[in-house]
Amino acid sequence: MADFFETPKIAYEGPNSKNPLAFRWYNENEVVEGKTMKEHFRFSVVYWHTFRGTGGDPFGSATMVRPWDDGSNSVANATRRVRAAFEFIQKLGAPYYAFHDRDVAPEGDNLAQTNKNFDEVVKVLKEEQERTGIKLLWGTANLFSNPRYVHGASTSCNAEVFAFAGAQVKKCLEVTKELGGVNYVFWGGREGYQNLFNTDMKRELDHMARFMHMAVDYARKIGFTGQFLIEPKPKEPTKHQYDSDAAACINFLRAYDLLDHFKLNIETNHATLAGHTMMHELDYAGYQGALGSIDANTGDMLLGWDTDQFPTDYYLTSQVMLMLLKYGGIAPGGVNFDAKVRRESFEPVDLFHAHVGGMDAFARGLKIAAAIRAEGELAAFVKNRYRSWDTGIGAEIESGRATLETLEAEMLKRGEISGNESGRQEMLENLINRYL
Ligand code: XUL
Ligand code: CO
Repeated sequence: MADFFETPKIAYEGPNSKNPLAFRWYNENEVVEGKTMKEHFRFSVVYWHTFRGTGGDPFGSATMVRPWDDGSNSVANATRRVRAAFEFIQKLGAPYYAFHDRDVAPEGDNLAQTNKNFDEVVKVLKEEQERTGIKLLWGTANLFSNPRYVHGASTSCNAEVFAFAGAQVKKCLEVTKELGGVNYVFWGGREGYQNLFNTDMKRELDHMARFMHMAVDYARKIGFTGQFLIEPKPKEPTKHQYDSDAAACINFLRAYDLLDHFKLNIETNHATLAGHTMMHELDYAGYQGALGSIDANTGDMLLGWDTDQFPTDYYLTSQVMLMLLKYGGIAPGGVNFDAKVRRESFEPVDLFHAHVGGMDAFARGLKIAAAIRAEGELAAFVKNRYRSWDTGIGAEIESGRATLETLEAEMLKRGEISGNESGRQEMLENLINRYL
């Protein structure tokens, strides 16, 4: 195999290592709460940012140095890119990857040619999966980059566009199955609106649901058993994305009878764009039984758009891991680095620095979360905070026996509540800091 990267395989060297290209915390075989780190995270590398990101921005052109990529739209270039990608993922030691159909293979002049290109590259992907043991976490169709999707895909005002998108998803489902993908993602690229004056919202949402039902039906027909996921995001590229946050997605899924077939793929920077914390989105999806997978990244506190930076903040990763442990893990989902190196970090080795840092931040977060749980102070505080619900009037209400009449009779007897207690937010924030 040709070597596209000079960097050797990344090894675990422990917390005292000063080697920037070694793991200090991510030790894939280390067992925490009964599972290895490898099993906890199921780390995944994304094809789009890592192998298709150019570093271009609205003010300047590409900066990334990628010696294996000649910049052409040929299948030969796409094939070489696959070899480079698998060398990278293998040297990093991530067990999974994820792609959009159009990341891996170039579009042709028509759908038949595009599908043929895709098939050719899929053969190489399969070969590399078999050679390395790296697996596909999820596939997805890019239903937003091509100009035909200017008004959306399944929510387009143009029925022909819906039909084209359907054909694209059909093919992508077949490929995801062929490659043994364990999930299939819908991120609603342009499923939203810029202006309600020209938009029939009900019709668009009905169409989006119809589209997802078609995908579920076709998956069943071809025997694809992976988990379907929706990825919430509130805005960008549209002013309002229909899948705006976990609550909006779950409401959509429930309203259209899709909740049995879908879970959510929660992304940090999308959560914060929605005005939520990642912890909030994970807890909300988790308690509804809809926590499927995560796109791991972070935004910039001072910027209001999707910067997709690699996560390095232990406070964030500890919160994420507290939620993943609370809900019993993420499989068959994973921790997918939907993150890109900065435009200024244009050398191939920066891809290693970025992923090593992200994996270490998550491993450290897992250890912190596990220590918090082992000591049990936080859980005991929360349990005690709600103790009024365990007996007496609280238990009556929770069991459904209480009515407004029984509540009135009880409160007339008591006259007033006996008192409230402090929420102790600052004490608990200090407690968390003890573990960091
Ligand atoms: C866009 C985003 C996508 C999805 C896959 O913000 O996160 O890359 O993860 O379509
Ligand atoms: Co994402």
